[in-house]
Amino acid sequence: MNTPRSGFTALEAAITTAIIGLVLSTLMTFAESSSEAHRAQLVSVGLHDRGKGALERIEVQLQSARLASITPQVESPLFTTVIDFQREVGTGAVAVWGPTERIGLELDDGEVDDGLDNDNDGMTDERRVVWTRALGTAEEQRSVLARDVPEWGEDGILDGLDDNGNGVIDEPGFFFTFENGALVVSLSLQSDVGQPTHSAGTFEGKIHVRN
Ligand SMILES: [Ca+2]
Ligand SMILES: [Ca+2]
Ligand SMILES: [Ca+2]
Ligand SMILES: [Ca+2]
Repeated sequence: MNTPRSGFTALEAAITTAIIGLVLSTLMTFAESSSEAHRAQLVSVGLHDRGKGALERIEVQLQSARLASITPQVESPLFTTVIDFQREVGTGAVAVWGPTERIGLELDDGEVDDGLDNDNDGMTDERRVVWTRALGTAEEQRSVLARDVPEWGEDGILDGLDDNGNGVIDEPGFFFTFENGALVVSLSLQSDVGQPTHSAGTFEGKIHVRN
C-alpha cells in the first residue's frame, strides 16, 4: 500500500516551507550585503568618479553656450583658467542671449596663495572651480563644480616648456584652451591626503561649442 497522499503533502509542505525560508533568508542576506557594498562604494567615491563627475558638470553648462559669446578664446599652447559665456534663450526668430555666465578657477575658501596650507587640510594653495550665473547682476548665483584642484597640473616644471607633451605649456590644475576648433577642458584633482604640489589625476574633455 502506498503511504496516504496527505503524508506526502505534509512532507512536501515542510520541504517547501524550508526552501522558501532558505530562499528568503538568502535573498535578505544578499540584499543586506549589496546595500552594504553600495554604502561602502558611496562612501569611498574614488578620484576617478570625482573627476568624471566634475568634468560632466562643466561640460553640461558649456554644451548650450554659443561660440561667439565665449571670452577669451585662447588656443593651445596657451590657456585660460576662466571663461565667460552666454547661452541662447527663448525660441523666437531672432537669437536672444541670456545673461553672462562664468566658469573659472579660484582659491579655495580659507586658502591664501602663499605656498602654505592655510586651512590645514593637507593641500597647499588648493583651488576650486566655480560656476557663476547672471554674473554681476542682483541675481548672481555661484556653485562649486570641483574642489581639491591643485595649483599646477601635470606639467610639473615651470620652465616655458611643454614637459608632459599635452600641447599646453606649464598648465595649472584647471584650464580651457581651443584645439582644432574644440574647447578643451582639463581638470586635475588631488586626493585629500596631502601631496601639496602633485596632482593625483587629470581629466580632459572636448566640447564642440555651437556656432
Ligand atoms: Ca589647504
Ligand atoms: Ca596657502
Ligand atoms: Ca604641458
Ligand atoms: Ca613645463
